[in-house]
Amino acid sequence: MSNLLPVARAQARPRGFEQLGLAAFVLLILLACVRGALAHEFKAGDLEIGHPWSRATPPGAKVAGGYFTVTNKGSAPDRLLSISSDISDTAGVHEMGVKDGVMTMRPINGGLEIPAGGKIALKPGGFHVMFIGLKRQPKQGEKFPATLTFEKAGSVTVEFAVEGMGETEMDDHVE
Ligand SMILES: [Cu+2]
Repeated sequence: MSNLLPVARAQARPRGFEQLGLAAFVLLILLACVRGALAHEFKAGDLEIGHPWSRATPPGAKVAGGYFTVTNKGSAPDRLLSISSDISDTAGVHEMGVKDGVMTMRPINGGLEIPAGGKIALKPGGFHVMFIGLKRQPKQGEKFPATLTFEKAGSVTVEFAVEGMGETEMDDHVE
């Protein structure tokens, strides 16, 4: 009769436990929906571009930042050489740093390396894309396309999701 034991045990489980299980299940489904809505990802060869996003700009602004992650699943390094978009006259990859106590930005010369098997993040306060000479203001909630060109993986068109003006960082969980 020992094979009946697990059944008896299951039945003895307090009812509250099952309700908790159901609540957790529903929560998981809800979270999955939110992730599906927010996360977006693009592929170019061995590279995965995660959640490109930008920020809404105030009227008259001439520049906007662009942020995303690049994961290199390949065994050779690659380089982000250039970026272009209809939203601005030009675009480039910048590095943010502090020089003589002043926050500065400077263009990356020769492209931004993405190490083999590595991941780099373009984010506020670090490497970022600068859309220069905005033709219009990006609006919160919209997406605009831009084309990233890599040395080996080639060109890929991605969509930048526009967040609110005060947004400083996307929640890591959406990746
Ligand atoms: Cu910049």
